[in-house]
Amino acid sequence: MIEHHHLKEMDISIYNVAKKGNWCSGDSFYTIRTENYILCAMADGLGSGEEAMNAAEIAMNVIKNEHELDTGTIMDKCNQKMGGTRGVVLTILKFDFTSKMIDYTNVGNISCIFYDPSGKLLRPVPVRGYLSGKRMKYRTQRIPFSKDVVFIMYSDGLAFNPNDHKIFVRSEIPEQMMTNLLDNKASAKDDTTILIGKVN
Ligand SMILES: [Mn+2]
Repeated sequence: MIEHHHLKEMDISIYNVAKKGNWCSGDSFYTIRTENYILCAMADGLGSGEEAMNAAEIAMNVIKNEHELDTGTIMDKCNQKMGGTRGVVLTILKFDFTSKMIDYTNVGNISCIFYDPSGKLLRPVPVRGYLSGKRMKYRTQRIPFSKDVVFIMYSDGLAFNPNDHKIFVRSEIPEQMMTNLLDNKASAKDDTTILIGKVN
């Protein structure tokens, strides 16, 4: 499945496929735009299949209801719902239109890379572990953004290659970046979700 959102402040393309042979993906994502911000979140339920999907969907439902809160608090609320589930890794990005800052909060291996228009890349340092319902500390990194900043967020089903970086500097729109990225990838050995955004 692939979808494109053309929002006033940002263009976003999202790709999601299940691991080969599975009917459902254990990854889940959510994006929302309000007057003041855009929030993008991605979760990967531990393992694959239905139980992984359930855990990831529980996390996304929390975010649907609580996206106005700060990203650290949202992360904590997701964690509180993870008891009795497989658990998830989760990354939340919130682009605030007024402050021009991104709040990045993460636990586990959903990767995120930002490219500024000059081609300089920034990779926030992920926190190890996963949300299991056990008490955790969260760290939020604040990253400034401006027009033409590109970012990619992806689950571990994507084998990102250092040669792929150039796609995000050369291509014009996320739709095209996604096509270029998927062009030279083999079929997924794991659930794969990729979100590419570009600030307008
Ligand atoms: Mn995975």
